[in-house]
Amino acid sequence: MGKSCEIKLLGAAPSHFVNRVQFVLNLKSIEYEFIDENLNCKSELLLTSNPVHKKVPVLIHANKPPILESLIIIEYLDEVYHDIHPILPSDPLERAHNRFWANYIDTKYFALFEELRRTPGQEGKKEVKKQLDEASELLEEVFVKSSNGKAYFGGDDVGYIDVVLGCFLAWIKFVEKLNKFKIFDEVRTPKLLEWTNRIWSHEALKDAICGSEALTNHYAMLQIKKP
Ligand SMILES: N[C@@H](CCC(=O)N[C@@H](CS)C(=O)NCC(=O)O)C(=O)O
Repeated sequence: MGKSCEIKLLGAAPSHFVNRVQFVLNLKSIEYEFIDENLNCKSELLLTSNPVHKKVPVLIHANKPPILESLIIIEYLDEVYHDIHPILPSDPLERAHNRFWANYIDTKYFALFEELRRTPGQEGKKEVKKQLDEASELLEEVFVKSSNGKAYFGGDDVGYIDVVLGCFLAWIKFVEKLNKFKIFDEVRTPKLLEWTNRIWSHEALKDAICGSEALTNHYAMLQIKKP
């Protein structure tokens, strides 16, 4: 991506929050410059752009004030580049539902993965896995309702919830391998399992997802920090 791009994205490849912005930029065919942050030694640009949370992603559009928080960034991109692959539905009620489930995924679903990571011992992890199964089954129901028999949460094409959950798939696969269990399977979440394969091979997601080696290193770093 050229240096003259009017969009700059401060990010870190293993972050699914960053990946969701990359996914939307790709869906909308927007060129951008990726500025790779070392989260152990944050740049002055990151610290001054996001002084409140000091986190990635940060989006800088045409040297205007930075835009922060992944969901806010993807909604901003959807508003500004609305004609190309809109990700939020036009109906206000459907938009509200999309936002509700994205919020559920961020605050409840991901939190269970964090709890799993922090919980020591197989017995403790088993308990968290039970809650994860229930939450995954709930998301299966959401998929069935939202997709209405079509390929994605967004219907015929990738929408807001597809982006939010889709970018977490690399982590889900990593967690499955690490713990030797399945999050999505044929019995509990058959539709989501099919969706997983579909979204995983989506062209716009390919370069927005990092490899397992980077995830392994990032996981090791998180385990040392254990925030
Ligand atoms: N709610 C934020 C979460 C962003 C976030 O947690 N970013 C992580 C990377 S995955 C980060 O920058 N961590 C650095 C730190 O915690 O110091 C969003 O949606 O953008």
